[in-house]
Amino acid sequence: MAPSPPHVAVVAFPFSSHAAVLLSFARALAAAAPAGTALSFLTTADSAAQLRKAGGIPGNLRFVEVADGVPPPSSSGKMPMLTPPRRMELFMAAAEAGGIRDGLDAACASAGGARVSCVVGDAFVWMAAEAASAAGAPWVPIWTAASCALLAHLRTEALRDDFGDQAASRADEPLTAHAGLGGYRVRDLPDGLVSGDFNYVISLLLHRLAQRVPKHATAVALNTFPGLDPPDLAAALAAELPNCLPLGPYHLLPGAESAAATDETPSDPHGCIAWLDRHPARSVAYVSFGTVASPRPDELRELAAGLEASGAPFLWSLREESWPLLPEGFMERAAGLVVPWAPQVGVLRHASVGAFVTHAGWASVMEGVSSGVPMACRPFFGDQTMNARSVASVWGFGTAFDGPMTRGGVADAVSTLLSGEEGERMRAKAQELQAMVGEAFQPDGGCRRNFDEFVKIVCRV
Ligand code: U2F
Repeated sequence: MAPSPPHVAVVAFPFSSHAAVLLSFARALAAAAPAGTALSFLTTADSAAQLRKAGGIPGNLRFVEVADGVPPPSSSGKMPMLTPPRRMELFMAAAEAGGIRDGLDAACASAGGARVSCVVGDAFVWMAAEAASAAGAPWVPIWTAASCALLAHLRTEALRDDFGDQAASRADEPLTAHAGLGGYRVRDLPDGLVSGDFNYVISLLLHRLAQRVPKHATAVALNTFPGLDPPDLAAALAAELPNCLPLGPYHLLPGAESAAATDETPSDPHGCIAWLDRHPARSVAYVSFGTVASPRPDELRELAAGLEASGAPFLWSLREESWPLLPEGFMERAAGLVVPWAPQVGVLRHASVGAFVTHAGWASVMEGVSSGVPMACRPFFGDQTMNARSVASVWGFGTAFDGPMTRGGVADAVSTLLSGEEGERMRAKAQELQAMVGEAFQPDGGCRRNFDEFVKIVCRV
């Protein structure tokens, strides 16, 4: 009897940009998988609704809802008010209490009883390892952030033993005693690793995943390309995870980008690309801090004043609730366009964009690198401090603010990147890396070969 076709469950972490990244990865998988492969995309009802709204859902992918852990509305019908971290806690608790296992059962039922042959998913949802093993399927996690952050999390115990309660007094010390991490300082480590709240939901989640990935993962997808990470870091990571496959930036995988723009969900509803078309090459600074980070009101005003002072045209993706915080008359005076959302990948590819002011979220860094745009990083939390250090010091294609942005600091950073000599050097470095990305995604390039290998592992029945 011929073996049944693969049934791959893709488990998303339904917060910030994580689920959208996983869906774009799943699109690439759907395009590359053998005919007949079924894909079940496990996420919460809210996250599925958002992803559906954006469109670009492959025909062979079906959504399967998993519990969000949110308590039902009270008898008066009032929904509980929950902060994002609390929502994450509830989701993680529900996932650990059987939410992912139930999701795999539901996936099997909705695929006409076809058993799940492999569980792929955001590494953040570490309980998928146990659920996969109970279903007799391999677990193949996808790491969405940088390799340096993954290596640091894998070394949590050694780093905590080394720094104990001295992280603050040794903040500037380089991590030279920790193979592969010598380019970073104690202060660059993600919050909750050697300092901060070890019990914060994200700190706990990262600690737990770091304990499971080396033991349970059949392979691990890395959001990097061969040659980006310094050799000692790549070697240290490969020693911890011999089965890791660098195949990012994920948005460049064939089939990953959505071609789903419709009248209902246009890809550029605020006319960013048309606005950029009216500007000369490399003249515009693009500003965005991703899906979670938000400067405090006073810092936001400093940033606005700095952009104005730089005299450069700018495109600023800023959530609408922050618009009232902008200085009086800013929108009318400024040589910029402020929008609630920009098609960032297309914006960074546009010839008129010459600088990127970013929070250094990993997807943003990779999107900037693959477009050869130098950046000024203002990290806010988590891995962003390590990413900013990588940009400014390990690779040298940008600058990093050492704390909150000031008017002068922003004006200097933007002018340096757009027209300074140092900016030229940074752009050259960014373009060198951009060329490496191009190579890696050639049909016989490293990322394409690693992705072929990934598909083979995942679609084995
Ligand atoms: C978390 O990251 P964020 O979601 O805050 O930031 P990114 O990883 O940079 O991802 C933002 C994505 O949203 C897109 C942009 C990126 O793909 O292109 N985007 C857009 O299309 N238009 C806009 O106007 C604004 C954003 C976390 F906060 C980070 O610390 C982690 O590094 C990251 C990955 O784990 O997840």
